[in-house]
Amino acid sequence: MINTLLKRSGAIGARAYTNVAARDAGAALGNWTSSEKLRSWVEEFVGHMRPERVHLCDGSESEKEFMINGMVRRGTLIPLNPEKRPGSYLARSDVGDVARVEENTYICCENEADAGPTNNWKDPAEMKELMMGLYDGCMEGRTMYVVPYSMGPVGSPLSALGVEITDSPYVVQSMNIMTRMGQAALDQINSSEDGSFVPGVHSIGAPLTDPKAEDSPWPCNADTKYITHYPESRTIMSYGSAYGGNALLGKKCFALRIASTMAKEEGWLAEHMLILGVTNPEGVKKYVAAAFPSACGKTNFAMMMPTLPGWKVECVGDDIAWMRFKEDGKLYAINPEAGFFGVAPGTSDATNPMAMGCMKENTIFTNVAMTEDGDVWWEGMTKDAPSSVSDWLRRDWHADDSKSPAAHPNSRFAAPASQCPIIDEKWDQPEGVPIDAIIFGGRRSDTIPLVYQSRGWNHGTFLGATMGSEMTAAAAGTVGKMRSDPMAMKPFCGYNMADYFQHWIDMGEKTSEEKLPKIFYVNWFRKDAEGKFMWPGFGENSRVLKWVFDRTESNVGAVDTPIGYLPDISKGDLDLDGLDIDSTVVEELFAVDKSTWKSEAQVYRENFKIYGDSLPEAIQNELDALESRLA
Ligand code: OXD
Ligand code: MN
Repeated sequence: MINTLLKRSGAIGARAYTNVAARDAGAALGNWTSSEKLRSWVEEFVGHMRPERVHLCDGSESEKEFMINGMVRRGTLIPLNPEKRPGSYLARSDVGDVARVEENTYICCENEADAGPTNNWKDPAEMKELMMGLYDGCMEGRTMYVVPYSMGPVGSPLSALGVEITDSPYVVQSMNIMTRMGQAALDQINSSEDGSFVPGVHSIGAPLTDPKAEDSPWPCNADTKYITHYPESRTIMSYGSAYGGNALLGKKCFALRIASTMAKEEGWLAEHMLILGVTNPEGVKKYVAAAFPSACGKTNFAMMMPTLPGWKVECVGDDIAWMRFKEDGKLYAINPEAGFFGVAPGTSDATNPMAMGCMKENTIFTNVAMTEDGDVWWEGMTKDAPSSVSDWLRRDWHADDSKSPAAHPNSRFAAPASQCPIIDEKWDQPEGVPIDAIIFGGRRSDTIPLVYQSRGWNHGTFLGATMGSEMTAAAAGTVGKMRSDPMAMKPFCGYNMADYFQHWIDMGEKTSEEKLPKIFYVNWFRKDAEGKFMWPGFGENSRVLKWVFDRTESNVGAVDTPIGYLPDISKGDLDLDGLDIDSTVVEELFAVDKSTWKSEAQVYRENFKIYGDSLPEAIQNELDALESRLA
């Protein structure tokens, strides 16, 4: 077979990817890395997974071209019309592989109690044995890609390194967008004293045992999927899925589940938060981090176009924040990612023109519809649907007799962060940005006001701990069902959630009260009796952001209520200038009804029961205090 004899490379001096027959992998690895840990780890899995070829990634343009061409040939990627979407492609997944699979996601630590009541737990040795059984020969007939990457700016003290082994070229090129992938990250691993990196093993679980059989455009394992994490050895093993957070191991698996355990041990925070910079008309700039459950408009908020004159928002990140206190006592954040993996449906020039700007080129779309002229479309992208498109299931779809959406509700775009028209000038800086405010929020059609401020750090931690949201399509499950999602971390905290609350309480003791970020809670999703949203949202959320901004310096008033500080509407604390909204609606948006809140507190009490005695005293005290203020 001529193919196995061929050594392909990008051929630009020493900086070149290597693609060799598996039997030559040992020698190629010796040239590629000086890290003994990396070499022996890859060799072990080459032997066990038995790929036909091994490709050591360098993240170069020539590698990208080589891999994209291969995926186009196999039908995994469809090139979009270069006049409309240059450098962009459409992937359509298998029907059984469309979202994160939380029920198959495990935290495997020695003691079950350390995983806590919100995670699936398995003994690490048992789970590794199961995974190694699944990995046995799982890459036959395929290429194993070895992908070095940095989460965060390469070399930043706030960043961390990872290497993913995968047999999905779609995953590699998505990692190329979503992380700093390639030679620079490998150089860091090679030059670090202990060669330290987080190893992540991934396989789609679809060996090509019959070389004559046709490959599927989206190979995956229809029956078996496992996403497993081993916090004690800081490793990840994933099998069966090629979709998003199941397979791009830098994102949820590393930057949240493993990083949250690293952060607990090392005294920092790894959070499911966007980061934005906001500048007022006087030119004063502050940075805000905000946690919302999946598909609750985080990308929209991170790239908001303020309707308030003179206000400006710039984007640092839309999904994850790593934060540490520095010597000046302030909390600094980086976005560990390098791209946006946003939900497409609902994104439009009206709702998020900046996201639309990000994805003008060099974007990989997954599970959206394709128009007749070779561009993409999804529900909500334009006022009127095109008369016919090819839907995410590759079928003809006609707007006038459509029974199902043309784009999957969890269809996505993966676009480089640097393409965001309002990317913050500091987004890529190793020192990170100072955070003045933290916002929590959920999708709640009732009870929770548009915005309120916590009474301090511990009360703010309590607000995060009590977060709940109506479920969306980002994870497999029942859309619309209410679930408790503390700090939007329920699917992503790599250890016992009660210990995570305690970690937050402890973090609040690392600096003085005035240097701690102020904590707020927002709810854009309150509905009226007819089920219509009461607040216009999107750019109008700048009114809320303005109040938050001014509260961080006590430049605006608030009224003290049993649940926290709210803008005093009668005194004009919330800038509603020029907004066409009924005063009764505004009153309703800020109503704090004691009996409703007593029931709400009761729900918190119920939700906390799963933590038993491990619920931190400080959190229990906050609940008791809320109830006594409501009495
Ligand atoms: C995401 C998620 O993809 O939270 O960001 O599901
Ligand atoms: Mn997310």
